[in-house]
Amino acid sequence: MKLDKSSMLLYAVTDRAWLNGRTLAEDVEEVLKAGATFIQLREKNSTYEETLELAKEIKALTDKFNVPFVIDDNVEIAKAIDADGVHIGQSDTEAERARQILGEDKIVGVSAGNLKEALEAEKNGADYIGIGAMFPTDTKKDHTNITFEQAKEICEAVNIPVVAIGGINKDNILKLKGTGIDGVAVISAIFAQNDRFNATRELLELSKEVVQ
Ligand code: TZP
Ligand code: MG
Repeated sequence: MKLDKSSMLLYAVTDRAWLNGRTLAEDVEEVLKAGATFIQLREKNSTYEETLELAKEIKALTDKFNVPFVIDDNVEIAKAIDADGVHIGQSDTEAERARQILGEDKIVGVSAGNLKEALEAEKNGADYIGIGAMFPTDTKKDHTNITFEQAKEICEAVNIPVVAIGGINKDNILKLKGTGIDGVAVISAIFAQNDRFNATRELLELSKEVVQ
C-alpha cells in the first residue's frame, strides 16, 4: 500500500497512557470505526516484544479497515509484521536505512521541525512529512514549534503530503485552515478522551474543513 494523501486527513497516533484498563486494540478499533484515516503505533515505554505484539494486533485491525499503519521509530518491527511503513525522526541515515530495509513500496514518514528539515526529508525519499508542534502540548516534551506561517511555507515548498501535529484539538484545529496541510495527527485529542468514537468523528469533520 503506497500513500494516498487523503489518508492523511485524520492521522491517529497511539498512546497507552490513557487506557484505563482497556486494551490498545479496543481503542484503535473504536477509532477506526469512527473514521480515522491513518494509524501510527507510538509506544515509547514498551519493550521490543510488547511493541511487536501490539503491532500485530493493530495491523489486523488496520488491514480490516484498509487504513495505512506505520510504526514509530522501529523499522525492524515494521518489517517483521509487514506494516505499511515507519515514521522516523530527522536523520538522513535513518530515512535511507528505513527505505533500504522496507523497500520502495512501503511508507517512510519523517518528522520535520522547520523548512530546511522538510526539504531534506523530501530529498531523502520521505513519502510524507509530519510538522509541529503547531500548538502547546504535554504529550511530547522535547518537541520543536512551528508557526502558521512556517507551516504554510513548508506546504508550499514540498511536493509530498504534509500532516500537522502537536496540541491539535477540536477547539484549535480550524486555526490551521490556510496552511495547506493535508491532515492532522493527534494523540490526546483522541486517546485521552472519554468518548474516543465521537472525538474522532468530530475531528474528522473539522479536518475536512481545514484541508481544501
Ligand atoms: N510530535 C510533535 S508534538 C507530538 C509529537 C509526537 C505530540 C502530539 O500529541 P498531542 O497529544 O496530539 O499533542
Ligand atoms: Mg521518533
